[in-house]
Amino acid sequence: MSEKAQIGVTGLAVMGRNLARNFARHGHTVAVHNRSYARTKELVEQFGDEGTFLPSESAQDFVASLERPRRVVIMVKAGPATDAVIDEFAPLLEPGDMLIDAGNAHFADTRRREAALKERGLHFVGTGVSGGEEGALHGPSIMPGGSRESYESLGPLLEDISAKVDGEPCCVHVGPDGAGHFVKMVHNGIEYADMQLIAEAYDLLRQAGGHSPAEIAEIFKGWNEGRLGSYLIEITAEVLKQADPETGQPFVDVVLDRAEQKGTGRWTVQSALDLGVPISGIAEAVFARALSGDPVAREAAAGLPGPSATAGAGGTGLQADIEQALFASKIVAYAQGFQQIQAASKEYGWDIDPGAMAKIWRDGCIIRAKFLDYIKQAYDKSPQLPTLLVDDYFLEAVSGAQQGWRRVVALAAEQGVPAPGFASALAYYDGLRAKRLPAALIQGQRDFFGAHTYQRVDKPGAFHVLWATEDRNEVPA
Ligand code: NBP
Repeated sequence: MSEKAQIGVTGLAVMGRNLARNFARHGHTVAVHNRSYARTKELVEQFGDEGTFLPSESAQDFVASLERPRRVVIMVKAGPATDAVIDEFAPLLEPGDMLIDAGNAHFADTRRREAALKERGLHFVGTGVSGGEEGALHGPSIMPGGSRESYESLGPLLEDISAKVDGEPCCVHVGPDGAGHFVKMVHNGIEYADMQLIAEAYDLLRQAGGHSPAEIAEIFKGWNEGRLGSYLIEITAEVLKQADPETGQPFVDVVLDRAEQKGTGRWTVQSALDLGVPISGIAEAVFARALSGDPVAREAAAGLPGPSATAGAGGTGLQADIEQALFASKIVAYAQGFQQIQAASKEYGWDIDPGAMAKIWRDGCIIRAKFLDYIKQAYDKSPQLPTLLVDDYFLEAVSGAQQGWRRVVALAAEQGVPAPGFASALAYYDGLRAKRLPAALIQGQRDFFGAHTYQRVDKPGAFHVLWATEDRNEVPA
C-alpha cells in the first residue's frame, strides 16, 4: 500500500505553504493541494527536501492520499472561497473526517458551516492561527474550535507545530463550533487596541516630548526590557529607528498616515455591540484607523482652531508618565477583550477557559507579551473573575500607574494631541469604579419620554412617573 499522509493542506498561498512545511519539518507526511497546481508544484520543488510531501493535482487524489480519519486543513481566502472548498471536499469525505478551516473566518460563518457538516457526520474545525507567515512556518499560536472528539485526533498534530513556552504548546481546544475563530477575532481586536495605544505613546513623546523617532526607538527598546515587554513594543522600536534610504528621513515620516484594516477589528466591535460588552479600547482603535483613512474630512477640518503641541510641554516626567498610561490602558484593553470572550462563551455555551487563552497567546502570535503570564495566573486563581482589573497584580499595577495616566490624558487634551485610546481607557476605569453613574438620570429621561419605567435603589419593582400630570406622582409599572 502506498504511503498515506497524516494531514493535508489545501490552499498553498503564503500561509498554507508555510503551515504545510511546518507539519513536514515536524516529521509528518503532508498531502498538499491547491486550486491551481502551480503553487503545489512550486512548494514541492522549492521545499520538498524539508520533509515528506504528497502532492496532488485533483481533490480526489488529495483525499485518497490521506489516512483515516482524514484531516484536511483549508487555508484559502476567507469568505466565499472557503465555502467553495467545503463544497468541493465534503462530498469526497466520510463520517469522522475533519475539515479544518485555518483561515480568518467570521465565527458566525464557522457556526453555520459546523452545523451543516455535522449533519453529514463530518467534523468542521474552525481554527484561529496567529503569527503571520513567519508564525505559520516556525510555530504559530493556534486556537482550534470544533468538537472535543476532533481535537483528540487533531490536537496532537497542531500542538506539535505550534509555538512553545517552557515546553508547553501555544495551542489548546478553545471550545465547540465557532469558539476558536471567535477567540482569534478578539485576539486581533486586542492587537488593534495595543497598536493604537503604542502609536499614541509615540505621538505624545514626539509632539509633547520633542523627541525624534530615533530617540523614541531607544525609549521603546528600554520599555521592552520591562513590564511592557512584548513583540509589538519590540517591532515598534525597529520601525522607529528605520531611516528611508531614498530621502534620509525617518521612515515613519515618509509613510502616508492612513492606517488600513482588513476587518477583524470591526468584527470584534460588532460582536461586542451584540453582546453588550463595552470594549471601548478596541472600538477607539478601529475608529482611529477609520478617522485616519478619511482624507476628505481631515483636509476640510485641518484649519479648525485648537492648540499646537509644544515640545517639552510634558516636563521631565513625561516619559515615565507615558509608560504608566500605556501600561494601564493596555491592561484595560485586555480586560475588555477577555470580558468579551467570557460573555460570548456564556452566550454560545462554549465554556472557554480564559486563562488557557492567555497561555496560548504567550508566544507565536502578534500580541505575545510578558504580562500574559499574569493574566493566566489571574484566571487560574479565579476563573469567574468579573474583570481583570480587580485581580491583585492588575489592581496594583493600575493603581500605581494612575497618576501618570491621568496627567498624560490631561496633557494630551491641553496640547491638542489626539489620544482616544488613553482617554477612553481611563474613562472606562473611572466608570467601572464609580459608586454612582449618571445612568440614573438617563433612566429618568427614558421614563419621561417613553414611559420605559425605572427601578429604585430602596425597594423592588418597576416604577413610572406620570410626567404629563401636574403632580407627577410615581406609580408602580
Ligand atoms: P490568501 O488569503 O491570499 O488566499 C489565497 C489562496 O486562496 C490561494 O491558495 C488561492 O488559490 C485560494 N483560493 C481563492 Br483566493 N479562491 C479560491 C476558490 N474559490 N477555491 C479554492 N481556492 C481558492 O492566502 P493567505 O494570505 O495565505 O491566507 C490564507 C488564510 O489565512 C486567509 O483566510 C487569511 O485571512 C488567513 N491568515 C492570514 C495571515 C497572514 O499573515 N497572511 C495570518 C493569519 C491568517 P489559487 O492559488 O488557485 O488562486
